[in-house]
Parts: sequence; C-alpha cells; structure tokens
Amino acid sequence: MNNVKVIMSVFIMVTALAFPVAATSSESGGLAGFKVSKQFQGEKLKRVVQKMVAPPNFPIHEQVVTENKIVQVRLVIEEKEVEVSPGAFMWQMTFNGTAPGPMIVAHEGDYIELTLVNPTSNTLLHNIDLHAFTGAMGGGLLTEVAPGQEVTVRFKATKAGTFVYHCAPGGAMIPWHVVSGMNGAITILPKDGLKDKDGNRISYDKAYYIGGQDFYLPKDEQGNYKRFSAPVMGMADMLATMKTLTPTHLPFNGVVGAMTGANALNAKVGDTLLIVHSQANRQAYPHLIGGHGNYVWETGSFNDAPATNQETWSIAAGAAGAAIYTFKQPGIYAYVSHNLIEAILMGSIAHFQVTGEWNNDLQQQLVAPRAIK
Ligand SMILES: [Cu+2]
Repeated sequence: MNNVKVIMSVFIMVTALAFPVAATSSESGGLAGFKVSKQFQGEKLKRVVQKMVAPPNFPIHEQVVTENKIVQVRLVIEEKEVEVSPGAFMWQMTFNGTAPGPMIVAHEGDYIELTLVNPTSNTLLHNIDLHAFTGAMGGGLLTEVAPGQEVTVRFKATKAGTFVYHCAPGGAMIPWHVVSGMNGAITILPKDGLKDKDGNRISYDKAYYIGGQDFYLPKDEQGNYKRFSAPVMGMADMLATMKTLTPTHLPFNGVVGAMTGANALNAKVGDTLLIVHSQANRQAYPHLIGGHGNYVWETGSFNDAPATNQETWSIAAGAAGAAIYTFKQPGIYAYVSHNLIEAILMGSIAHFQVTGEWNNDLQQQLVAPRAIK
C-alpha cells in the first residue's frame, strides 16, 4: 500500500492547490476569517443518539414531535471494493459501508451533531456537504478529515424537506467521490408532520430510502471491466469514463439487484409507504408500476403542498424527493426510473413484494388467454 499512500499524498496536494481548503475552521468553530456574531441557541435541548441503519431502511423516528432536540449522528467512511454486477468490481467510497450512505432523520428546528470518522484503513481525504444546512460549502469546509482523523460539527435544520448529502473534497475529487458512491440523504420532517394541500396530516406505516447512483467503470481493450488495487489506482481511468457522461451502471442502492427478487422490499395491502429517493449526481424518473404517487414532493420541500396522483415524476441531479403510496392490491410492484433502458438494462429498479388479498373490482382478468377464434 506504500505506493498508494504516496499517490494519495500527491492527490491531496493537488486537491489543496485546486481548491484552497487549508485553515478552514477557526478557534471559534466558525469558518476561518469570519467574526462570530451569534452563538448556539440550543443548550437546553435534549440529546438523542440516532441509530444508523443501512438503506433501504430508515432509522426509527417520530413523525410528529412537540419539542426540538439535538440528534447525534456518527458516520464512518469506508473505502471498499464492491462487485456492482457480476464480474464488475469497483472501489466504492461510502458513508457507513453502503452507497448511498444511511438516511438521517430529524425535525425542523433540530440540531444535528455529526461526527465524521475517516479511519486509518482509508487512503483518501473526505468530508461531507449536506444540502439540508446553511453555510458556505454546506459544511464541507468544516468537516475535512484525512485518514486517521475524525471531526464533529453541529448543523441547524432550518428547512423541512429531504436532501442529498455527499462528499466534496475539492476539484476533480468531488465528482469522483460522489460517483464512487459517497452520497446519501437526510430527511427533515416538519414538527407537525407531513401534510396535504389542505393541511391535513399524512402519516405513513413504513419509510424506505432509495438512492439512485451513476457508476462509470473503466474497461480494458477487450471490453472487460478493469479491476484496481486501490481507489486512486483507478482514478484516471474512471475520470476518463466519467467525462463521456455515459454510465456503465445505474443501480438503486449501490449494487444492481439490491432491492429486487429475494431482496424485494416488503409491504402489505393497506400499508402507506413513504419512499424517499435521492439522486446525488444524475436525474431519475420514478414510476411505481401498478401504483401512483398519491402525494409527491418532487423537490423534497415538505412545507410546499404535495402534488397528487402522479404517474411519473423527476428527481433532479443533486436532489432528493419523496412520495406516498397506499397499496391496494397484492403482488410485485416494480419501482423504476421510467427510462426503461436505465431500469431494466442498467439497474434503476426496486421491487415491492406486497402481501394481501386481490380486489377484482380494481382489476380482473375476465377471460384467460386462449387461441384467437
Ligand atoms: Cu470522499
């Protein structure tokens, strides 16, 4: 790994030159070079530790709260080699071992106290920019950690909605880390919960998190996917592939098939689901085959009225959105990006396995297939 460490040091130096990040925090805790005019206002709030879980699950959370709190979150960065489809290996850069990283949940007015850990087993400098929060570079300048370092930062959740977070360590490192899987989402619920256009409460039985991802795996002259001994060894090749803007894989939740077949998500007839969908770097077009978006916050802003009864909607690059659906029939529902090439051939698909009883009033085969008379 010595060669890797040397190359890594060179890349960190190049990054620092391309993007001035030195001395980014001052003794006051604010961004270096700026006078602090207002201090933390939440000393009296209770603290809770959020138990992080891997996507597609959400951490346990209340939908409605009366008091604000400080939510403690710990994200451990892991660089790991992953087989994203049979025979296609890549170095993923992850928060807590998954691409996307875990969903973070809090309420409007809460504080998130986030500790970002970069273990010595990693090779690269990382940080986190959370779109939910206010301040230059979204926290990226206050959270840079080299291998062997950890940092703790506090953010106030001033906007209700669902948002992307991602690594953004400067220059070409930014898109490279993001399309290596280093992204996730954070959901800030209104304190009084989700509401329809008339202000009526919308509650859900389950919440799922789907993260769409564009991967750009380099190929050799024979057309086989290349495999590398460390992330930095594949960086130049991957940047060249990235600049074609033609992904090789577009999986939901990090690996093709992460939520299909035996990995399908479970629900039953009558369940109301909240589905949060993030797209850190490339757009997608969610469509639930056989269902609808009963309520859709396409741009993720929960204090705006949701659109209703949507067929297909868009999630912009660099955004997360949310949809609510109540299952009325059993069976397998495919949740796809309705560019069907992306869904079927490149991995942008998840399955819901819904149990329950069939309703012939909604859908019925009247005569089974038979020879044409
Ligand atoms: Cu990173």
